[in-house]
Amino acid sequence: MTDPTPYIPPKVWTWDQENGGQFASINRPIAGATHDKGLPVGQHPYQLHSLATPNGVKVTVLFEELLEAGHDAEYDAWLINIGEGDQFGSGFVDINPNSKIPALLDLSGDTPVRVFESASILMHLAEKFGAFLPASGADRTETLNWLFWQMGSAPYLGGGFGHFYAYAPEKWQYPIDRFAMETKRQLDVLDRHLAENAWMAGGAYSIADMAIWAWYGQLALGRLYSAAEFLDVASYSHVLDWAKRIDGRPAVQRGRMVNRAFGEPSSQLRERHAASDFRTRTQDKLEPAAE
Ligand SMILES: N[C@@H](CCC(=O)N[C@@H](CS)C(=O)NCC(=O)O)C(=O)O
Repeated sequence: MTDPTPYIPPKVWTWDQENGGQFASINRPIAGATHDKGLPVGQHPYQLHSLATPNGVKVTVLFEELLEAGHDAEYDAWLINIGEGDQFGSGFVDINPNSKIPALLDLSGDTPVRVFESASILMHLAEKFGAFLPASGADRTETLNWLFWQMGSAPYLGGGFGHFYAYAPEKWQYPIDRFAMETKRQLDVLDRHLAENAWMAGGAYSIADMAIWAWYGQLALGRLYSAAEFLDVASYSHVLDWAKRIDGRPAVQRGRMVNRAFGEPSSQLRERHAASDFRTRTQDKLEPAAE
């Protein structure tokens, strides 16, 4: 169907602050901080500032997997509420000039190192601990192939399909068709690969699985955009089997809870500073429902 009032772009685009989309209040065409706000610093070498969106979950899953495997990867995870504009605070912009979660401050060496972009954080930690990324050779390259596939592909799923299917002020067929088609093509890429391989790369669970699972695994499990039926995710059976296998890992279950500020209160560990927080500091324990 054609839009009854077709949009004719003006000569020069201007910022319409009232465009009505779900994220209209936080999206802006200007980079940089909007307000002065330092970041808190905890006692561990790794300071993560994030939220449990798929991009955030990749990193908390890796931290929990490293701890589960016995590495000394203790971390403080602080909540960045992107709906309230925390990503535009001066302290956050200092560690990520792109104002997007996740961002990490690594205090484990002589000088603090800032790390932004989720794949950069995954690589940084995997290399530091020598885990979940082969050190060299063809398996390393294949792991990075799939890690960067995820980084290049997910904006079509999230910023494209998810935005127009779930968040735009109205449903428009053209963008939904375009991005549903691309998302299904991507699911088919994964399904064909996982029909022949247990894991994304190198015959072992890696940061490529973590990154892809956070988006496409959770999509297959029906957790993103209420779109499981619309995209017929059940038909990608190899993706679904792989997604369930990863979902069953204790570290993944913990990683999903960290910096989560939505959903069941018992699933929300808004800040994480110690392994015991999963037992004692979930939102149902901090704010028991009024009787
Ligand atoms: N390529 C970035 C994308 C990060 C990203 O898009 N983060 C979103 C949440 S999933 C965000 O912080 N959005 C806040 C905003 O756009 O203002 C990465 O992988 O780290």
